[in-house]
Amino acid sequence: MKPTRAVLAGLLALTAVSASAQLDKLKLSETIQSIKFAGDVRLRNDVSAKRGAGQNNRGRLRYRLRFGSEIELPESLTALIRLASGTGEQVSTNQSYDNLSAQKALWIDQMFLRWKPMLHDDATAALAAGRMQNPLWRVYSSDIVWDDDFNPEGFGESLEWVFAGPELSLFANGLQAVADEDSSSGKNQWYFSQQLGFEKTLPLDSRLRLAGAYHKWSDENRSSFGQAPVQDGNRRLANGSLAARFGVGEATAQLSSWIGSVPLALQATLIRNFRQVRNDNVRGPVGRDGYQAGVIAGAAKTRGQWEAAYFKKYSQIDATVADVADSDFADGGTNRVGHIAWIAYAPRDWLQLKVKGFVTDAIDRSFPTVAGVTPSAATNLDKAVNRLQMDMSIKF
Ligand SMILES: [Ca+2]
Ligand SMILES: [Ca+2]
Ligand SMILES: [Ca+2]
Repeated sequence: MKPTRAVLAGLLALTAVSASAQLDKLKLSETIQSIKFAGDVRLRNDVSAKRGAGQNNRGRLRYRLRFGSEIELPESLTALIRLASGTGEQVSTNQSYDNLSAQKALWIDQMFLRWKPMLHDDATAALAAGRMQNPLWRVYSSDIVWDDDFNPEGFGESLEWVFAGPELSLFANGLQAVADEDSSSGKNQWYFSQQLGFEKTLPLDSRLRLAGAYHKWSDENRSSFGQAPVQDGNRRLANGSLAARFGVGEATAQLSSWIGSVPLALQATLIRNFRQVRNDNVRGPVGRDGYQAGVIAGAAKTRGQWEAAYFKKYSQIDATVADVADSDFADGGTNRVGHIAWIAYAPRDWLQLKVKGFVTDAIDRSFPTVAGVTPSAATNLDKAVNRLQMDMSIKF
């Protein structure tokens, strides 16, 4: 062995010794029963082609980092903490390559406590409080109401009961969350969701899961939510608050089945804003309905697996609250119709490649100017937007 090699080997051995010594020294508080670290990174090329007055095409190279820990505490209590990249939006953790490599921020993406008491052998129940993972049952088509990145700040409850005999389970979820607090008002703005559903095992190894939900917003017309960004679609008052009222009924179903050895998921979500017409400030065309429906074939979750999907989406002006709906459908929000398709492949269990396209147009191209309602710049909807996203995602 050459002397330099011997020195290198010695150094490596020393490093290894010190690393294991460090691990020996790692002390966890006695309150921690177990701790799990997990995260994901995603590299994306995000290209938008826009037609319409004042609209520019856009190409963004972007990344997403999320890193978190699940800390198991005594008494069936867990603390869940996740930090993420982004620009502080409620609907995205994307960060564009930008500003000559100026340093980019980390945000509190999730911070909540979850209590999972043992109630019964056939039941699981969970209570959550904080800035939490959305407790409502959602599938891909649900992003017409809730962007997948949206983490409510409030209280969540979940209960699922399994009946082995009829191969049926019933579930219920609740959410009570603060939308905004302002020093100028003694009253916070809130939203409340209730969801009730079931899952039934069917012949041929198929399953049907179906749920109805109602999402009611409270004091939504009082002032803006202070949100960043304001997404396209809803009518707004001059003070930036929503013009319509919102009580959104939602029905979501997923039928999971097989074609040979290929898993197949048929999904549909229907929504109607039942309170849209009850605000006297708002006159003009009623735009309160929406749906998203489609199919996912395959599942790119483990090494060598493919998936392909197609969805049609239609969301009228005040069908739901635009600021929490999916941010990728055109520029996000409502008053939009279009097609969504993707293909994904997992070369490894922890690695996924995906190409996803959106072809969209505004539903109401002459966005209504209503007495007392001032359309903002964000409501210039005379535009078609097509978008292509190429992703490489790694989970660890
Ligand atoms: Ca999003
Ligand atoms: Ca505020
Ligand atoms: Ca407010």
